[in-house]
Amino acid sequence: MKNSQDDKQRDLSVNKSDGTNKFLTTNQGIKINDDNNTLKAGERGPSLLEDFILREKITHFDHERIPERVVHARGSGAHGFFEVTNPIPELTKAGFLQEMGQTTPVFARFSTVAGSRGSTDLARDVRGFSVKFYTQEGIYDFVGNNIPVFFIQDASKFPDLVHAVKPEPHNEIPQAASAHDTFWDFISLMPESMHMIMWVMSDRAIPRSYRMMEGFGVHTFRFINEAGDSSFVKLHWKPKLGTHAVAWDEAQKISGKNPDFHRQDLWEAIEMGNFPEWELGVQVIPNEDENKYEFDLLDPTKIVPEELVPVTIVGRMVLNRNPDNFFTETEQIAFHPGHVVPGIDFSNDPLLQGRLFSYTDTQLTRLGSPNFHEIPINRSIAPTHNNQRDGHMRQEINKGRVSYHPNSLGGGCPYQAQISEGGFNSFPERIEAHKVRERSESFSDHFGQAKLFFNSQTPEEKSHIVKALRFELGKVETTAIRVRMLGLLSQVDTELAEKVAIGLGATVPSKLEFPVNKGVSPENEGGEQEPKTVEQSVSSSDALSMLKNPTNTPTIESRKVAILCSDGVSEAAVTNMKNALKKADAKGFVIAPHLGAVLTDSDGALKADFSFLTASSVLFDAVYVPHGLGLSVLAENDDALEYLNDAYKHCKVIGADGQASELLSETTFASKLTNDDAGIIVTSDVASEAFAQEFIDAMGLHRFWQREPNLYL
Ligand code: HDE
Repeated sequence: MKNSQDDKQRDLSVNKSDGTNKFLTTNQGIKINDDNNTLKAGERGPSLLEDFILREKITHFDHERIPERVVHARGSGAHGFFEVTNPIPELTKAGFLQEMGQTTPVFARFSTVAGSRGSTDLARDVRGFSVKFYTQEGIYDFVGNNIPVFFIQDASKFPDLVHAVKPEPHNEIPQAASAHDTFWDFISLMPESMHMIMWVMSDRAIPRSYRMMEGFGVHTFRFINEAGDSSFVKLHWKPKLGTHAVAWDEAQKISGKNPDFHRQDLWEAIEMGNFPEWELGVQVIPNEDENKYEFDLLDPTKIVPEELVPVTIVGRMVLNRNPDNFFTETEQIAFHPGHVVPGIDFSNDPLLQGRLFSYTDTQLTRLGSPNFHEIPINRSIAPTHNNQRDGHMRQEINKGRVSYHPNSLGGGCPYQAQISEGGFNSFPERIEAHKVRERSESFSDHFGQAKLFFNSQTPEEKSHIVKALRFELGKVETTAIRVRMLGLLSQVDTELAEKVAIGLGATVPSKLEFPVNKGVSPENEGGEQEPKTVEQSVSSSDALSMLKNPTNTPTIESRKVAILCSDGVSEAAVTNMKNALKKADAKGFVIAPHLGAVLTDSDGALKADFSFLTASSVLFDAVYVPHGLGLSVLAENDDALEYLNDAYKHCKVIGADGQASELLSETTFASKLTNDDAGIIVTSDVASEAFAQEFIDAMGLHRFWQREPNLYL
């Protein structure tokens, strides 16, 4: 049974509607003659109740909104396919991973967690990373994040975590931000969150693009092969464009200039044929190695370092089609970590186990019915037959008198599948235990991997973490919460805590104060379990650093460059840069004092893509000042000057050629410039190919963070 990439599109086509060259009708199919006026008693009289056209239109409008997702409300998605590049039948019998080149249609959705549906894309937050695989054996959902660990170890704390991070309940402030008292109050009392806190205070939480972030399954799952043997697995998505971030000041400015920045980036990349791509990798831990490590595989606040278990690539995902309709596809899609196919199973991770309940339950409120699986985007392309019946908005018309099993009147149908016929079976793990409401002693290391993460960062990345913590805790009003956090940070790294403390004008406390979880070790039963720091067998891991990440290769594919222009600009210089960028699959945009035509030095005209006012430096990856840009433009136009000042502040590449190089003296950073400033590419030549190439090579390095004052040098 081979999937085709197009299977899901074929399936969706029966629900698609297009009004081109069609009459306007009511929902009952009655052709409408006047859609602009209500039926009235006289032209100036009251409207009539019998106006079914008005009533239907207004009623439908009144009920257009559905509840947003309780978390991950803000998101964007796209269609695509998954292709096997390295079949793994020895690990799993999952049908979609069996053959080289096999493809499966997918729909992926990326999201922030805390903000509501209309909030900014650039919030400091974890990003959701969900992929629905429409396989021949039914739906498989990967429902992960762009960070490989989580804040809490047990599902029972999730409502508390979310209540703490969401806007505060008395005044609904702040939107899409963790920088407030209730979040840090909770975190400061939850030492188990410290590893995750290191990640969300790092630049992972402000990605440059959805297309430039990794995805992680977070929990340990199980693969089961045809023979019934099981292995533990961790799943990873590695982006082809590398893992990149923006600067925090930039993120905040983007939030104002274009809160749809990530949504638009994903949409435009796909429209332009720059299809986002990720590789799917697995870390495989043999069943017998379950207890081999200093961390518990069931603890979702831990990673398995790639130095201990390497990631094996098994396939790739390409997103190549935007949805036709945001609501019916991106909004109505319903993911569930419990949607698995034969060959994939769960571990006993207590966070995962709680999720297995939540995701169907939440759809009952959000989508309004247990029939949400019938919504086209959620519909399996594998046939579904069972004895479930009725409920709101049921679409399927089940024939016959039998809706129970076992039956004889229906000939026993639909019948159960043998395992050999593809029937799902759970891994028959042997469990012999007391029923307890306890936390395993093996979950008590709360700082070991937080240290590992911090130690794996470059000095620039460490500096960003300090600044993020100074910002977040600086927004906290309650002094005791800030101090409690400094205490926890000192368990990760004393220098880190001290540097954050300077920003807060506070002192790191010598003693920790927080409630502790109950342990279950025999000597500890019912007693209290102290959070620990367990020495890690790996002390530093390049895969945890975005700057050292071994999978990042320099590319500027799909990156955007602002080309600052005014009348008299050198046409040769602009054309030279635009062509060079195009060759590298990137794009240059003409930004000018006004829209319309920009007159060039060779009596030609360039079309302005944006005015200085309608775009902004923070929306581009680099800024180029071509020969011929008038000095008066920068001197008289703060908006134009801001392109350069912000680009410098956000450590982006700045290029200037010919006379334009002199314009840099107008900027606020002029006094800091030296002759060999990395990322500042200047030449007296005009329209030089070598200059354009140097500019492109520098862009491939993404950012020049060394420009910032570094707290760790
Ligand atoms: Fe979720 N989560 N979650 N979560 N989650 C939801 O389901 C929940 C957790 C994740 O694009 C909700 O349909 C509980 C971890 C993503 O539609 C809800 C717990 C991870 C998405 C829910 C967790 C995730 C959700 C809200 C702790 C990373 C968006 C709407 C026990 C591995 C999916 C919905 C999309 C969405 C519950 C923890 C990822 C309420 C109870 C850990 C990517 O069911």
